[in-house]
Amino acid sequence: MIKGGVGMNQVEQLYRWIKESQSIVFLGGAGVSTESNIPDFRSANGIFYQKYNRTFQPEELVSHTMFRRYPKEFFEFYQDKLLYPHAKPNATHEYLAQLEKSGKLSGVITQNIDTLHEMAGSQEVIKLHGTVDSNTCQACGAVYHLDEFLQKCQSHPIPKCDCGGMIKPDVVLYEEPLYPGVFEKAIEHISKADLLIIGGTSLVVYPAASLVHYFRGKHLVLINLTPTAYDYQADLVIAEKIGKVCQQLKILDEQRIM
Ligand code: CNA
Repeated sequence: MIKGGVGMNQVEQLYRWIKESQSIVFLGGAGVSTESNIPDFRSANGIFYQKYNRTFQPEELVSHTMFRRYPKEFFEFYQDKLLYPHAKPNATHEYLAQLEKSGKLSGVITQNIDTLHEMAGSQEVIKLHGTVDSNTCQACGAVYHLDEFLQKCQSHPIPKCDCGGMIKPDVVLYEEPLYPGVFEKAIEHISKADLLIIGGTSLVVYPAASLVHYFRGKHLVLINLTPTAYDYQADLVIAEKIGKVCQQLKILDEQRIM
């Protein structure tokens, strides 16, 4: 038993289930990256509650309609609030990458568009809402990586391809469907898992939140600072910062080795 940790009895319970499990899946959201200083949408200081623009609300600015009708405002918001090219992985990203390496975790399913899981070394990352790392010309299909996209943004407020077409980030905006096959892959992972850990997500965005219904395994664990509509289905709810929980799990691992 570690003294002074956050909710250690709960973390110890989770630790025991991790040790017993053969196929763990992690389903996460923006709360996984807040400890890397990327704001989420729905926390009190999240992007949706920040005063942004008198004409458009942040919710509207991440929609397909906005991208089509008001691209200048869309790209201004996107660059200002959704791109964090200097962010670094935190304890959660690192712990999950390690868990995959140890053979316990079959994959990370994320709603995040940042690339911090990949940067931490995770291999199987199912990105439900796409990635900021890739951007496609709507006219010719040319693909631009983030650094090239940022260069294009510097020369024009609406990034343009060499062919003159508009470049769209490969992220799923509100009103848009998910990329083909991604949801099916997530279901495949979750339906085979014996432990599902969900963290840092308000579970209000669909279809991502509906993935919970495909879990048939032994234990469902929710780690989120605020309550979610799925808390009642969970075997364990930990209302703590997920990075702190992962640090405690790492300490428990190290103590066991020594
Ligand atoms: P959300 O609706 O903003 O919910 C985040 C949840 O995480 C909230 O319930 C918070 O209480 C909780 N939370 C915040 N910090 C922590 C923490 N350190 N530990 C534990 N819990 C925490 O975000 P969702 O992911 O649920 O919503 C889906 C949207 C948000 C997706 O479409 C994402 O693309 C989008 N988003 C992504 C990023 C990113 O890529 N990092 C950033 C902001 C928004």
